Amino acid sequence: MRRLSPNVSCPLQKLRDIGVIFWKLNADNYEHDDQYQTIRRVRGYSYEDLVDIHADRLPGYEEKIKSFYLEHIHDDEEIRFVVDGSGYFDVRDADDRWIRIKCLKGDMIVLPAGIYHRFTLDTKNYIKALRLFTGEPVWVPYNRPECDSRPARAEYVGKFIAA
Ligand code: KMT
Ligand code: NI
Repeated sequence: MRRLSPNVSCPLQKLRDIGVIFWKLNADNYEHDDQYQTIRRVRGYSYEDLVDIHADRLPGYEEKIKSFYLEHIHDDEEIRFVVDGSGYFDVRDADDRWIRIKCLKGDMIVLPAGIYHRFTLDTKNYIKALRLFTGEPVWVPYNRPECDSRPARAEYVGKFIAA
């Protein structure tokens, strides 16, 4: 089920160029962490919940894991702050190649609306992450290639891919 991808080292600037934002934060006591609270405020993240992705605790674990790993987009940002465990976010670069981003405790990542991506656990098979959102959360994935007709995809391409 878990697959290996070429593990290419990627400069942070390359992620920035395709709209991915990344911070290293303190995951212990994050409720009282100034940096975390500032990011929430400045970026307008009003909603927050916690997902615990583990076979024994997440209802529908197998199905969810499978759908996370299908290449998809969202109409909104995907914002995750890892507070325990670890996993991989894969994003497509401007040449449609995968970039694999290992996320560990303390890593906070923002995937822009419309970016092709997928998620998988590593061999520890466990991650716990905060999910943030602006307003009422919508988690709908649109899989590739059907997602290509969505306005969010065109907007993303216009902003980050088309020169
Ligand atoms: C998603 O939408 O892909 C996820 O929630 C993945 C798990 S969060 C680390
Ligand atoms: Ni997603």
